[in-house]
Amino acid sequence: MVSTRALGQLLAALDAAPPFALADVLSCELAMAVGASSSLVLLADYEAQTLEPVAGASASSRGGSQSVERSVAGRCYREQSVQLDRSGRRLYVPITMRQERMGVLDVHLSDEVAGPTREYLEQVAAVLGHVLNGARRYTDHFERIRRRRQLNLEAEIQWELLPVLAFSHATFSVAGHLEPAYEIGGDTFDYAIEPASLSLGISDARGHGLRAALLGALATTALRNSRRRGDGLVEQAGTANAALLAQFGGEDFVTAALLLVDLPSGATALVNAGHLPPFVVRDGTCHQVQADAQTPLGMFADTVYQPQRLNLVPGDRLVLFTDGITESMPEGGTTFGEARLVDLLLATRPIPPAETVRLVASEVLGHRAGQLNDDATVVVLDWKGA
Ligand SMILES: [Mn+2]
Repeated sequence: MVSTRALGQLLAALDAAPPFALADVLSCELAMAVGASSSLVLLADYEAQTLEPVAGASASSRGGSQSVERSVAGRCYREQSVQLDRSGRRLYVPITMRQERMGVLDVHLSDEVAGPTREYLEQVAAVLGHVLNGARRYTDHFERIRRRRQLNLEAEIQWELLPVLAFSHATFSVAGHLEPAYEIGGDTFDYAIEPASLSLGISDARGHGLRAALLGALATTALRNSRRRGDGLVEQAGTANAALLAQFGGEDFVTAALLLVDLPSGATALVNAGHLPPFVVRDGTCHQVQADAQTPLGMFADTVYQPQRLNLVPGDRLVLFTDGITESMPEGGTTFGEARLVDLLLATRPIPPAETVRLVASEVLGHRAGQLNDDATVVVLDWKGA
């Protein structure tokens, strides 16, 4: 029996379960609701390269980690579409909170999948996305499962600072990706949505290691603190500049591109504190925004940041990135470079932001044979318009 009542019961059961029992509770509920013989929750790892199983106490050892590139579950994750295997009895459903791709629900049914069952399982996956996201605040359980290896301290700091990695709204869709996911230290991005505006920023702290991660953390937190006070973009940059200068004495700095998009009109203000200007993909072309770079955050007390204007038109894709993308270089080789990035951005234009940022990061990693010499971050904003 499939009904909204069953979904309400599921939510209540998941809500009451300790995190460690979530997989078992889900299996029981799905057995009762749709006659599932077994079910498995798979969570994307930090690099979004594999899907890692959430083991239940009673779960069999069926299935281990699955490749995002080369498995049916991975295809479900990449394409964000329900996949059915040849038997017609095994279903893979994306677990996604709004646009943030968290993993895949893998369900075995005793009968061939019928329409209402499929719809119900899609609703279950939507509920699971919110439950798992909420769980981040009270347990390490699911974060541990997502780690194929240890995060270093710098990466722990950076990941704690990040917003949800992808978000979609009537007027825009945004997603970001950081590499090397397990050792990132210094790069970050942030965004926040208000009724009439979207704040979006990317930053790159000078240097590497813990000092860079602390610089990045202070910059991001100072920007947020100012933004949450209701300050505009220029004041936010000024606040972060002052906070960094007070703590690091001007010896180290953070480059940042900070944007404020007016949601009704697409009119955008950009403060460019020594960062690489974004690219805009428009009508089959890709060009870099002409934005004068001011001094990075944290260098001089008397810097007054000036906003520059840029206009987004519906259909535009805005791409923010750090120099770790374009300057990534294998030993004895050439840099990834802007030309290659432009080609890649044109080729991936039809692909949604969350998958595009993963593909760009994969290409850069591939170019560097898996070993980055600097953090590499990319953020994609699709502007749909009011
Ligand atoms: Mn860098």
